[in-house]
Amino acid sequence: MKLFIRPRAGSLAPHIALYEAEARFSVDIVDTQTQTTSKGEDYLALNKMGYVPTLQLDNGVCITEGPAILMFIADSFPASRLAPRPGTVARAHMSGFLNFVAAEIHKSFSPFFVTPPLSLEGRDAAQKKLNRKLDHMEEVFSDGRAYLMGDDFTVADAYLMTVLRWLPATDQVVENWSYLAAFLERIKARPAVQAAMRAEGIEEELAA
Ligand SMILES: N[C@@H](CCC(=O)N[C@@H](CS)C(=O)NCC(=O)O)C(=O)O
Repeated sequence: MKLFIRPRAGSLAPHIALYEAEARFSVDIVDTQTQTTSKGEDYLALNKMGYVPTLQLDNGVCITEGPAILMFIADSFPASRLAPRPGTVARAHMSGFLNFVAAEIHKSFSPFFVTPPLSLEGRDAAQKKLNRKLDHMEEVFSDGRAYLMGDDFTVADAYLMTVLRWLPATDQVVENWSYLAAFLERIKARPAVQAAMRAEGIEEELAA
């Protein structure tokens, strides 16, 4: 398998999942400005939207969309227990969290990365929109659970961790949400998370 990434982007989540699964994989860094892979291939031929991540299987087939890639990794390595079994209520809850992170939180960060940057009023409105979603996640963790699904780490946690790292771009700190701050620290202690962060050159955050 080959995972197409851009360091620090949403592709960190499947990168973590592949390390958690102890999968055999390689990584290719995409230039999303020129839409080319590190080998100069046309990335749009692999992912029509030009987004990272893309997971390319050994037979050349490409899987796109972060949540689909995360579920595929979880299902391909069941022994790693990265997701509840298909057909269970727990599985539906985990899919709900994955969808919430993708559709509600990830996309609420997008306005903070546009050029030209948001006006002060626009920033304020975007913060309010994002913070409502983060407040909801904070409430989920307020019962003292370690991970979104309770005691067990799942791919939804890898995704939530990935987007929480972007909070500085919104001029906010994760410590504004005490349970989410504790979650981020807990997840950064996982060897697979540390391996993926080192591979993406963001290990300085591990010491922060
Ligand atoms: N719906 C897509 C969204 C992925 C996405 O937004 N990726 C961003 C990085 S986090 C991206 O590649 N943007 C294009 C760019 O930066 O040029 C998915 O789930 O994979």
